[in-house]
Amino acid sequence: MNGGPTARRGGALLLALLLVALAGAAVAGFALRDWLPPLASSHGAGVDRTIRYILAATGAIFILGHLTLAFCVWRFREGGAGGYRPVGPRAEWLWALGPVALMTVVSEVGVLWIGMPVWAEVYGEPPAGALEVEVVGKQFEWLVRYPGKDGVPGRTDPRMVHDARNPLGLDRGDPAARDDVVLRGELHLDAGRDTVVRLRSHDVLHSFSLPLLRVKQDVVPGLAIPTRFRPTREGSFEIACAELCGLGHYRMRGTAVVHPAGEFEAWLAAQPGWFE
Ligand SMILES: [Cu+2]
Repeated sequence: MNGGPTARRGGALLLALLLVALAGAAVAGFALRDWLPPLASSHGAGVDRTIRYILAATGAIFILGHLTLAFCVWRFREGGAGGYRPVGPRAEWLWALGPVALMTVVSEVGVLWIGMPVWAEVYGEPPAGALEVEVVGKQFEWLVRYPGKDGVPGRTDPRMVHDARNPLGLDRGDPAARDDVVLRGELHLDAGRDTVVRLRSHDVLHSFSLPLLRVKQDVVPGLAIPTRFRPTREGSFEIACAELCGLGHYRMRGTAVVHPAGEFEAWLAAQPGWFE
C-alpha cells in the first residue's frame, strides 16, 4: 500500500522525526545523570575516563548515523526532490569501509591510548610495601587470607578443606600456616596503600568485583591471579561476584572495609591466626 504523494510525504517526515527523536532521547538519557557510582580508588579515574571516552565516541557516531538516516529517509523518499537513485559499487564500498575504519580508530587507537596506562597500574609490578592478601572464591562466598605475623602465607591442601573447620584447607603441619588470618566474606584494606589481591578459586569461575573501586577480575580455577589497586576512601564497600557461578551466585557477596590510613596494621595485629 503506497498511498498518495501527501501520505508518502507525511510518512517519510514522521519516520525522519522519529529517528531524530530517538537520537535525542538517547543523548538525554545519558546526559541527565551521571551513571557511574562514586569512585573509591586511584586507578579508577582511568577506568572512568576510558568508559566516558567510549561513550562519547560511540555516542557521536550513533547520533551522526541517526541524523544521516533521517536525512536520507526525507531527501530520497519516493516522489521527493532527491528521488530514488541506485548507488554504484564504489559508493557502497566507501559506505561499508568508512564506518569500519572509524570504529577501528575509536576502539584500537583511542582505547589503547587511554587504557594502557590503567592496565599497567592494575597488572604491573606492585611497589614495595604493598599490602598482599589472598581472596579465594568458592560457591558461594569469598574467603580472605592474610599471611599473619610471620608475613608468610602457609601451605594449603585441597584435601584438608572442611567447610566449617578449615574452609581454606590450611595445612596445620606447616608452621607458617598457624598464624594465617582467615576471614569469611570480609576483606580489610588500608586507605591510601597499594594493595595486591591474589585471586584463587576452589571450584568454578567467579569474578571478584569491587564496583566502587573499579576492580573486576575473573577468578579462574587452577590460577592465582593478582589484581592491584589503591583504595582512596575509607568506609565499607560491596564485594560482588560478577560471574554467574551457580544457583547461589546472587548471594555471593562480601564487604571490603577500608580502614583509615595507618589503622589497618593495628587491626591486623589484633586478629588471631586460624589455628591459634
Ligand atoms: Cu561466584
